[in-house]
Amino acid sequence: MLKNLVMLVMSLFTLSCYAACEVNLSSADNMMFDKRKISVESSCEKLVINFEHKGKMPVAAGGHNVVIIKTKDFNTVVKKIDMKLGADAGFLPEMPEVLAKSAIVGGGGKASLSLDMAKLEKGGSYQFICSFPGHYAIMKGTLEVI
Ligand SMILES: [Cu+2]
Repeated sequence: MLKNLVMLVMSLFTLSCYAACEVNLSSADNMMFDKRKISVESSCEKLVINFEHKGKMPVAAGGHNVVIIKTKDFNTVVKKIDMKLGADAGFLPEMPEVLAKSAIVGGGGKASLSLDMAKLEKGGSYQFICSFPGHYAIMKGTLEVI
């Protein structure tokens, strides 16, 4: 009886940890993420975001990615977005303000990113954005570490 209870509590704990450390995120051609806010527990070893582009636009015309930055670095990062840097680079140069970056995918594509939680502080203010030129204006959300 007690053993069953312990097993139940342990499986619930595993389930809740899994939910908090790994998040599914998507967008279509409307340039909006389906979530405005992602919460991750500070006890996670890493944050995994599984992104899916549910639209039809090809990468070159309307690709999407997921980039994690500190909220205070938003302007610094988006100023560096440049079509000339190419989709493979996420239209961004290598810069320390970019904490994590997924590949850019076109309609029907999927991409994941993994971020070492040591890079995030509990209670810190973070954002996830798409760095396809122009998308960041509306394609962004808040990431909180709880
Ligand atoms: Cu986008």
